[in-house]
Amino acid sequence: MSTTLSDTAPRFLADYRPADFTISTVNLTIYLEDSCSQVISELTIARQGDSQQALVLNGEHLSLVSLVLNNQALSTEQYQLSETLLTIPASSLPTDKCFTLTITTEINPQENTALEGLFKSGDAFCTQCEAEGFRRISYYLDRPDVMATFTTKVIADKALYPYLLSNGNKIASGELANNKHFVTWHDPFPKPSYLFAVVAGDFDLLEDKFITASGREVALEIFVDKGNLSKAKHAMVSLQKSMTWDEQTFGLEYDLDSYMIVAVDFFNMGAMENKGLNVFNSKYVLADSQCATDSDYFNIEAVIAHEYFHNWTGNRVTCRDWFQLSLKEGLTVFRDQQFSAQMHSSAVTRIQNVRLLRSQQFAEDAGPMAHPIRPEKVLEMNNFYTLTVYEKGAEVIRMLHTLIGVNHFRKGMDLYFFRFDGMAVTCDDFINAMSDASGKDLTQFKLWYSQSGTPVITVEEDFDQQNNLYTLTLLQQSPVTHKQPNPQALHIPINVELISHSDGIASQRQLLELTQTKQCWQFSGFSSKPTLAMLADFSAPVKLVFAQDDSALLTIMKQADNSFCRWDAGQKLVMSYIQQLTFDASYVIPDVLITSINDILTSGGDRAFIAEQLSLPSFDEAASLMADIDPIALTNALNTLASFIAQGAGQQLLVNYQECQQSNASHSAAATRALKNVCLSYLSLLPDYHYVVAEQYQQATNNNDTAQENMTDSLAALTCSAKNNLADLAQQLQHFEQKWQQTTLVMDKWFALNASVVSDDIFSQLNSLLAHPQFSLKNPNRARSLIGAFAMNNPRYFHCPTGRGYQFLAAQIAKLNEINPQVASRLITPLIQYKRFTLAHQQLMKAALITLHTLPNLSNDLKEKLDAALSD
Ligand code: B3K
Ligand code: ZN
Repeated sequence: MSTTLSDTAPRFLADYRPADFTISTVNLTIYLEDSCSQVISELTIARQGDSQQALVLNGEHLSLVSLVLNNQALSTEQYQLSETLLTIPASSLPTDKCFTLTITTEINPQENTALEGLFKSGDAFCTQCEAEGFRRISYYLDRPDVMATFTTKVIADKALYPYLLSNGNKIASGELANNKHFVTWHDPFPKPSYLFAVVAGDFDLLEDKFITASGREVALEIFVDKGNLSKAKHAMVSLQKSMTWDEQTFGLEYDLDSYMIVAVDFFNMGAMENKGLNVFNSKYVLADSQCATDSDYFNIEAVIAHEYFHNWTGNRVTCRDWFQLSLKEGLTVFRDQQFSAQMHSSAVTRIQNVRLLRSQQFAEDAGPMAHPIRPEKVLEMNNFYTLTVYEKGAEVIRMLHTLIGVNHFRKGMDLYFFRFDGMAVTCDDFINAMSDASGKDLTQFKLWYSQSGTPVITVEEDFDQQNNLYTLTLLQQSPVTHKQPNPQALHIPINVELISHSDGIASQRQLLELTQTKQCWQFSGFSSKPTLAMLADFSAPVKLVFAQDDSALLTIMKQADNSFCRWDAGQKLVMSYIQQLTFDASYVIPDVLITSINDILTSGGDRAFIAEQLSLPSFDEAASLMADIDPIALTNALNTLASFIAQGAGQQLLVNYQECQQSNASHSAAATRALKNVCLSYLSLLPDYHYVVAEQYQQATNNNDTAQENMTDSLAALTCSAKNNLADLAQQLQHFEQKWQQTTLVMDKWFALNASVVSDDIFSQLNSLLAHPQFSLKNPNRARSLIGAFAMNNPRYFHCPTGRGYQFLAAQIAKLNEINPQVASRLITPLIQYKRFTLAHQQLMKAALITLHTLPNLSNDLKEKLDAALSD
């Protein structure tokens, strides 16, 4: 199926203007059939002002059956159809301000492999409308500032589709001829079309309830594939926790009588916040300890919370246009991060947010698709559901929270909902509410919405021993690019801690507001030069240029109050060794590293935090802080460093491993597993301890007592075997496959493991995996688990000097271009960031991109990225 559309052009934020027509009610009747579903849409339309414009509706991949205007059928001469638009000229429209239009269309859900609009996921029907999928269901003013109340009648075979779901409240249901039945839903909240949803299928249903703070009862319903009921409990508890948290933190209650979540296997992303009827990738719903890891549990809770929080930040107040996407996404990610931090260790949660930002978002912001959190030019909107809009967007909200404080932030949220409930608004509207509620001038702060790139902050220190005066100078520079030739100074909150070295003199903490290109602060009261710990809790999404020697970093690691700073100093220490090793493989790593690792291992305290302190930066985290990277030298450097630690601290690592293995009820089980498995990853580098990996695999996967089996431990052992290509690997992978062949989500893990094996044989393995009976490019999770995992988790072979890794990825993207352009476009990310590597790698990557650029039927999704990459 081709999704290429000839008459599309980029859209610009600057061109926004309100619609000439509004739609107040939508009455839909949907007859669900696999290859030909019929949609009848009755719209109540009102002309705005005295506009004499044509009515132009969006529509793609639709077959128009009829158009009826105020009960009068329109003839084909009275309207025009293109591949993307239905135009009814002013001359065909009634002169009255209001009129009704009834549109009948037919669609083919079964052939919809792009998974936008109405499609089949296994045996179920479901929809995905954000951003612009509703136009694949019917002709419509498919833009978020057109808000209507929807009534939806769904009709389908009763035996095959006992559940017929849509947004809002069920208002009617009944039997029909030919074994069909219907259910009618009415959603009282006006909403944009992107929040519309329909689901039909035969599911198991987990039911519970929630009593809101004001005493209303809400029915909670989670629909899962038959046989998976017991795996939905964690999702249900997560939903209840989220509902409580939003009431307690922001005074926000749920507003409908029921909240439904449906888990499906075929889904382009994580989940979707359709009003009252969330559709979720089953990966973010289903869990039990035998088949889900601790991070799966964490992510399920976070995604459930995220979608639930959208009910206010996204649904009740939505975006005026798609350029404002961060209005709902940045804010909602911030809210889910705060929630997770409260449910778990706040330090570890913050570290994980920062790891994601540094490893992926920094690279995006330095690459050809760099854009401000509020983009200004878009060809394919699906390309802008990015780490920048989401994660950097959340950092921007966090900075605001830091600058105005928690109480003013809450007041600002209250004011935002007071002003804009039920409306479609802009990022400026949000910032203005925050400014009005706090009295803080946020004019300069708004530049974060229009500038791209990660700002670099250079730190200079001076200590005047005579006057005991410490001077800190900060310089800021945002990247200069052809799209952004003259970046301005941003308003940046910098949380610092000055660690005192003199007895009796306290360390000092302060929030500095950097607003100029260069700014100085003076601190008195120290009798010797203090050690500066920058960016407590990572108070701003910036890179630092700050030459701190090992002894300063070791001081921060031990003495900083802020746990993020303690962790970050450790990362900086190892990062300096990684950089040295990448340039010179014979670099001798200082022994002080081993002392420090042993100190961490014997420090006691939160095991999840210790696990983070012991984890080296990933390939991507390291790469995002370097330039002109030789990827093979970088993977070698990471291995050398890990082996050095394993050899130097092996004994203590084994002690900690065994301590964790024996478990200790005073620590959380997940934290204990995290620490144990970091220790295992080092031990697996030493042949003497390979048996430990084998034993752990056996115990966690092949235990007589299945209650003792645990996916976190099983996968950790397998990952060690795969990364080091251990002797037991083949047999373990075979056993794992056999055991889990019926469990889709675990088979995704199996494919990902296979793609991460560090072995010269990998390319023939990849080809066998593509031919595996359970592999299909039509299932996005499966495609990502093989192709995405190879490109992201196997840098040694992805970047192999022959270019085979790049060619493999490009060949799969070419196939996906025809099947599912959104998935293709996500997977191309590592290739378009070619500029950060050495010339030889750049050329090979660029060659792969050029091949893709010549594809017939190139989708807009890929075209936009390839154009940007090849003209960079
Ligand atoms: N709002 C959706 C994402 C839609 C992506 C469309 N390509 C999920 C979320 O952010 O909550
Ligand atoms: Zn979201």
